[in-house]
Amino acid sequence: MTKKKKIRVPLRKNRQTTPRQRGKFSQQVDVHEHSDDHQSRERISRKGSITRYRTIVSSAETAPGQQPVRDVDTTGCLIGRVLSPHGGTCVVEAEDGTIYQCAVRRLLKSLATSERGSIAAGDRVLFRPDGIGQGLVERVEPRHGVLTRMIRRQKHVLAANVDQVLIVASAAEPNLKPSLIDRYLISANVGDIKPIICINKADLVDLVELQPLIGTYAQLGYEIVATSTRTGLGISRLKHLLQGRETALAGQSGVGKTSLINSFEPSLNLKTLAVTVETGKGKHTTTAARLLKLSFGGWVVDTPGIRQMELWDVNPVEVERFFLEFQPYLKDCRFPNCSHIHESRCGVKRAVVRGLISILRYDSYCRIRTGDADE
Ligand SMILES: Nc1nc2c(ncn2[C@@H]2O[C@H](COP(=O)(O)OP(=O)(O)OP(=O)(O)O)[C@@H](O)[C@H]2O)c(=O)[nH]1
Ligand SMILES: [Mg+2]
Ligand SMILES: [Zn+2]
Repeated sequence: MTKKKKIRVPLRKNRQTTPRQRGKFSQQVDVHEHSDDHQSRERISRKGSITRYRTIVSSAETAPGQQPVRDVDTTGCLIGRVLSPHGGTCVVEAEDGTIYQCAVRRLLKSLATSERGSIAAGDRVLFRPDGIGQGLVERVEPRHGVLTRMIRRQKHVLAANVDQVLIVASAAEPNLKPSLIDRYLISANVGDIKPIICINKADLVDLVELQPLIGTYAQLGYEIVATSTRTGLGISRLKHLLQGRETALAGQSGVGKTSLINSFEPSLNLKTLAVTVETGKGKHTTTAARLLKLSFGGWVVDTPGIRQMELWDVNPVEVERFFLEFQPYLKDCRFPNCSHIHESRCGVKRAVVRGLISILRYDSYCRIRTGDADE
């Protein structure tokens, strides 16, 4: 017998904003995603927005931070994997490979800590088929390996149940931003996912230029690979790293995430677009996260590119903890609360001067610590 527990969950009103408010909101968005996005940007627990509660039965003790698992009658239900969530619905692949267009129980949305997080690409769900090719998601199974990001102070789950994240940057167009790589490394660390770094568009620069950066990360023990979807450089190594794994691809718009997937899975023929010539910025071509099966084994989640990366769950004073190479020198700082930025007699800064810590990483640290945006 599994342990059962009654939980009270708030049910939200169907509509929290007026169309007018939503229109206003959509003008401020900095990340282009599908059209329900501006709605979901709204705060979840706005005062007065909760109208009633409902008691649900959870099948087991719920781990802190996890959403409770509903105890549902599983008769007639199927197990499936969410390929792409879209607003209140999602495309689910059942274990036998059949595709279902599923609605999601409103109760599940209420259960989630954020509306955005109610269903994500990669989620394992229990759903009830009702009609040909259609169904209703009854339950979302507990997640492991979650890739999240913050948009306007709201946490979005981009991919669930992944083993690793491929952090994609480009050597040029858009310009290489090491601090963005470091922000992703921190979020992979927080989300307990193995990071792999990919520097794409290597054809646009002299490989020698990339060596210091590649060397820095390799020395820190990270897997890093230079690729080009134009020349094929690094693609077979990348394929090998992804084979049999579940990997979310993350990175700025225009770095070539979708192109990389196309390069080892041409049959998918996913849409890509050239970056804007004047700015070198991507056009936000991929608009929603999508779970895709690889013919050589494994899964990938293609995600929409971001313009800015905010960190969450990380206090500025904690940032140093994620820079492993700083650790031996912290004891040499004069002040115990040294920020390693403006203080004198700082062990970290001394190590940078002596070439024991890479200037590239130190610069990244300063940007992240001071909250500098990486536009
Ligand atoms: N020179 C060069 N261009 C590339 C390479 N890989 C991709 N591109 C180009 O970069 C542009 C953007 O590629 P996408 O694959 O759409 O980029 P993305 O990261 O998926 O962008 P979003 O979906 O907007 O997040 C396209 O014009 C690609 O042809 C590469 O290795 N070298
Ligand atoms: Mg894309
Ligand atoms: Zn210091």
